[in-house]
Amino acid sequence: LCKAAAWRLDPTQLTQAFPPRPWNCHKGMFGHVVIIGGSEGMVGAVQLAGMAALRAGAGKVTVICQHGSQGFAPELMVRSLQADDPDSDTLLQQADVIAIGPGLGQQQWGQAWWHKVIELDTPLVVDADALNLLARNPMRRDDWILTPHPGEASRLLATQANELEQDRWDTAARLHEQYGGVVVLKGAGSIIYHSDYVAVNTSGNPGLASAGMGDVLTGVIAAVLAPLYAQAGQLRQSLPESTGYAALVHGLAAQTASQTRGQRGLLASDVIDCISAWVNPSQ
Ligand code: NPW
Ligand code: AMP
Ligand code: MG
Repeated sequence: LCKAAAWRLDPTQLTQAFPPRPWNCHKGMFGHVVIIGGSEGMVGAVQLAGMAALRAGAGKVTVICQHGSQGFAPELMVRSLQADDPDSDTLLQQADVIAIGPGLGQQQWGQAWWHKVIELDTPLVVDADALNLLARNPMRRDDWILTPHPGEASRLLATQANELEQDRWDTAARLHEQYGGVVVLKGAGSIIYHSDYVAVNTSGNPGLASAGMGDVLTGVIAAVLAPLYAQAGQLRQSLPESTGYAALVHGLAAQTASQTRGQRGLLASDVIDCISAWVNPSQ
């Protein structure tokens, strides 16, 4: 698939993607997202991803970080755990989707979690330092979403970022070819690439060029995918399609937030505050 066949994401598609919840629903139907990251000095990354997942409609969110559990929103379940802790297996078994990478670091703690989750058959959202670890030991998988920014893409393809930016379609295709799954090549005009679905997302604006915005996207993607896996057998949307809708929501939330805040100085937390409006389009 190529540029000519690309689907252009637009807000009118959200009504169908996010229908009203059934009146007798319960949180189990919307899935349990487990987010792994937040090593020393980067705990904010998983706080952002976790809050974004809740605002995007995840039924439950557990965050695994390296140290401490202070300062997190009360709605989040927070564990500071080593990958070889016996509790970690029980926890991971409860996950419908695992997101790994925001603030994970590339040291022993993060590496151990990475090696553990790639052994599971749970769908994965792979971001940030998990992408850097993947670049060090390449492998392929079909049921993962890879969300590189051009700097991470440059590590995954061992090519300079400015070269990769010359032809972003080709870059996304190469990433998919080499690593499998759904690729989200981030940046202005993110490309969502899979062998049978290619889309471009033009929502968002330069306000997104600040710390933590990608961590928010990871949380939104995981939350949008979670119900698909929590209700196995009732899949209404494919993995790449749902990923596209998540990217669309993320950009639209930034647009809403920047209407009051402006683009310069926009915070990832401001964007999180505007997510829920877009996952409830018919209200
Ligand atoms: P430059 O600067 O232009 O030369 P990194 P990160 C390049 C966590 N965070 N086009 C850029 O190149 C994350 O989750 C924690 C071209 C530079 O070389 C990660 O775990 C936060 N090049 C960790 O920090 C909030 C581009 O890539 C490199 C590019 C590191 O993630 C912040 C920078 O990327 C952060 O999210 C583009 N569009 N974009 C927290 N509050 O805890 C980037 N580059 O080295 O992968 O660093 O993205 O900050
Ligand atoms: P990260 O670099 O991982 O924090 O991710 C940044 C997020 O913000 C990604 O979703 C990008 O697509 C988005 N983003 C960054 N800069 C822009 C921009 N100039 N226009 C639109 N989206 C952007
Ligand atoms: Mg990032």
